[in-house]
Amino acid sequence: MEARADGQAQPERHLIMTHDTEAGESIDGFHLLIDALKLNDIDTVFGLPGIPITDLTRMLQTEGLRVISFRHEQHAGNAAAAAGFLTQKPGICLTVSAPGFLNGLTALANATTNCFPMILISGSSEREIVDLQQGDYEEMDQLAIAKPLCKAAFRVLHAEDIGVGIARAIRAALSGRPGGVYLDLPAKLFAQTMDAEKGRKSLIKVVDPAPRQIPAPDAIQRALNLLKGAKRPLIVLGKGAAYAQADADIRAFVEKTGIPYQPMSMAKGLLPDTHPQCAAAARSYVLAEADVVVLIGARLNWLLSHGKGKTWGADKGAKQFIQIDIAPTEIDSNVAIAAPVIGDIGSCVAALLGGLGNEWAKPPASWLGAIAERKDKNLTKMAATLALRPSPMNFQSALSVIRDHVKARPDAMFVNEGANTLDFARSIVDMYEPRKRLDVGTWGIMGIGMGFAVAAAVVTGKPVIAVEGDSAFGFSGMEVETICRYNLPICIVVFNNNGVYRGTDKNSSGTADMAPTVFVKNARYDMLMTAFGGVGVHATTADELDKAMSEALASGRPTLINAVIDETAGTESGRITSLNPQTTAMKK
Ligand code: ADP
Ligand code: TZD
Repeated sequence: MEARADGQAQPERHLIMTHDTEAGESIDGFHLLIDALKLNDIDTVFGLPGIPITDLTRMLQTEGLRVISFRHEQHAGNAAAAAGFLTQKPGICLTVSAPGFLNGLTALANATTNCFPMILISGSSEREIVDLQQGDYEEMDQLAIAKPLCKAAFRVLHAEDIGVGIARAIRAALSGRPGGVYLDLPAKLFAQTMDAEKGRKSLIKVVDPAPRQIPAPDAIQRALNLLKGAKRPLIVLGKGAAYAQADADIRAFVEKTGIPYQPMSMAKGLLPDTHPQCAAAARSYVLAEADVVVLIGARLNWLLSHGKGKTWGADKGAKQFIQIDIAPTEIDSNVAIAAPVIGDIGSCVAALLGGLGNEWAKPPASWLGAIAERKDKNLTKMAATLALRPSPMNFQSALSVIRDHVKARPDAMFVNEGANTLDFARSIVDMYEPRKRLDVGTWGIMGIGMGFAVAAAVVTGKPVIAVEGDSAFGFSGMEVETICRYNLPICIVVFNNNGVYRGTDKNSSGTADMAPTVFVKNARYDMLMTAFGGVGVHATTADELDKAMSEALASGRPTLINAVIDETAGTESGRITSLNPQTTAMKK
């Protein structure tokens, strides 16, 4: 590394000089942008080329960054979001203007909703033409459109501001509650040149982009006092806790207090799901019965029934919450929070741990015993179901095979989307290590599958198992070409039950069309993979699925297993049927 005049480190490579003039060397916007990214340790960009960023993608590659080029921007954006979640560095997605930008926008909004740090960088048309609405190629006021859908949105008009633009985008994505940031770069910016030395000095290496936020001592004390008096305490771990990478302290806090915990979907594996204190197999019981609940990086949104109602035992007396979160405005968003603890999870959990002292009493044996009893009962019941080998396969029998493979390869990444496929996998497939599970998250969004799988493979270098409903897979299925092109060790298992939720709905109108939820019967998704040189397997039994997964995980070759599932097996909307207006109305 060479030193800069201001003492900051400079990237290894010298700035590319585009011109040698009498006044000295100059540098263009393309290279200022690349150098700004490199200076901030960004080594991978997910995107899709076209005007005005095709050259940028080439130059990024030439300059040593990894460019993962997708078939649709939404999946490049989802990859960037997943990379951000896994690494605590903002994932970068690069798109063309208007339509490319809009394709990336869903991923940006989803990242923001899920608190994943990412930066969507889109080329755009010239301001003069956009602002007068004169009809430029792919004209759109992208900045205005992006603003309400992300944490922050910036535009850079001058080459000398590229350093500031990148620095602001990184800070906005990572600091406080992480989220999505939009950076608008008009085409003209890339070709602008400036004096190379001035350009070099204009770049900023962001120092401490996600500053620790230390919780107030009285907030810690309030939380500990409340916890001390609890008779039936419960910890809920959310994906904020997984993101925070405070794994050792979280585990120590759970184990030292002896409090049972409930992992949210993407927090599974933070402690192994097989941990004796894991209460996942007694979820309904613990949510309803707990008297003090410690939320660590989990919001009381719909996924936790808003912290109220029957799920939370509203009929069983008062429940009190301790909530650890970096966002103060999250507190009281659904129900009163008795003890808010505001700060980053690492600092908050460390402070709580420090305050436990040596004589912390474990929860009453009656509470732990009651949970253990329910867990045993439910796990025994589940084991009996998983042992069955029906023909055709159902969700449980197929997932029992996948469960064993995940157990054998706890370091493998696991991606999951669908309705029944998601709900069953969440409860059947145990996770053993932190940040191994990526799924539909806060929105329950379909289409994250292949983008997340690509990011998981690229970022971690580990094998990836992607378990996909057939409808869910369809949203990003074309990215199997991307997976084959980069030869990624991804094993996709499509749960093919001939439709959305299931394949048996009938069109009652008398017309020839299929019902809206029904797909082509007996489709061969495996052939999509063979079309691009990957391995395709048609699996009709648990043994065939098992064999195909073993081979995929051993070889690391891109593989798609078309797992034939009983088309009558699924429930409409999986476990959230009650959110359908019709179903809800009928119940009333
Ligand atoms: P889940 O869906 O798993 O329940 P949510 O996405 O609802 O989790 O909640 C994650 C929460 O974690 C958000 O409220 C977010 O502000 C918080 N969060 C994310 N990162 C951190 C961090 N490093 N420190 C503290 N809170 C965090
Ligand atoms: N579009 C988007 C972007 N997200 C959604 N969540 C939906 C539509 C609605 N939806 C669900 O909530 S699950 C699902 C859809 C279309 C697919 C369920 O069918 P599947 O899974 O084949 O993927 P199962 O396992 O057969 O239920």
